[in-house]
Amino acid sequence: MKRTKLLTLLSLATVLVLSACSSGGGDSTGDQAAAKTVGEQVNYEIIGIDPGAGIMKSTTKAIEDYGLTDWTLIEGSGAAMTATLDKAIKKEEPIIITGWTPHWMFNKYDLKYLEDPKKTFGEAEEIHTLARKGLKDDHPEAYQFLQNFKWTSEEMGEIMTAIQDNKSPVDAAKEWAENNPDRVNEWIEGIEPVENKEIKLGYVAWDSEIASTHLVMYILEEKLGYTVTAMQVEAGPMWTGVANGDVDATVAAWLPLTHADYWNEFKDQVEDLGANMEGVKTGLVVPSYMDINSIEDLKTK
Ligand code: PBE
Repeated sequence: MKRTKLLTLLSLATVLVLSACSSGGGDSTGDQAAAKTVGEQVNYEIIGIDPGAGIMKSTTKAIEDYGLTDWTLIEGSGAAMTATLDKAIKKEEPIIITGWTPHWMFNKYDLKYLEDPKKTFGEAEEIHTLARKGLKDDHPEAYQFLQNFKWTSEEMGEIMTAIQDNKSPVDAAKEWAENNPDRVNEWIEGIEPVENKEIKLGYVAWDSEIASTHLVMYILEEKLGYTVTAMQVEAGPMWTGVANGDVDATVAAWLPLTHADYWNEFKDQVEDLGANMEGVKTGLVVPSYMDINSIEDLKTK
């Protein structure tokens, strides 16, 4: 009996000494935070956007590919996502979002893409212009301009940033066109303006596509004489609209990966006018102050 008691006392002492060592000198709150996994820190949530966006499908696939079984992708919108990001950054809290480039958020905040060693988010992604079948015959002038329209992520970034600084998309596009007459003239060179013709563009309320669509609308209206309706819809209806001819064109198709499902469904019913921008990207994005670098870290860190 006595011996057992002594042993118990000894082991208790050991436990006390050990625990004193482990918290020795450290700031205990910081240690606790450091001990939390990334998943625990963000409640196993990835802040997504509208459910029709290709990046939502890619993220769902990433959750499978990387074995992130506990994780949830939260649906919302581009605007809700950037509002949530802004709140987190103001408090220096951890957050994981579905992000893409070009986007003004990379200018406004210090952000990084998580590495994607399994290439779930693809590689050389582009933004394509799609036209409905028959647009070439019905509106050769608009068709020619849409075929010529190619620009860079820096150029799009200028319009996006102006909109973010509270300019209306219409004014931001107009101002950009006025400041870049050489670029605009390259796209419309030799095209005769029309009269009494209407064009319908389809786009989704992603900040990048709000910028591009308003620029294209401005040029079609102010330089080529069209009356343009820009219809803001979800991604599915945007593709369906071009496929069934309700929409004349869109400059918002992300290929080959982001909109691969839509492409596979509608490729025979649309005309692909090729890339209007190269070198674009989608992925999971975090503030640079977060101590992770790869999607794989979401499972292990
Ligand atoms: N995006 C922006 C879209 C394409 C443009 C990346 C959010 C998407 O995921 O479908």
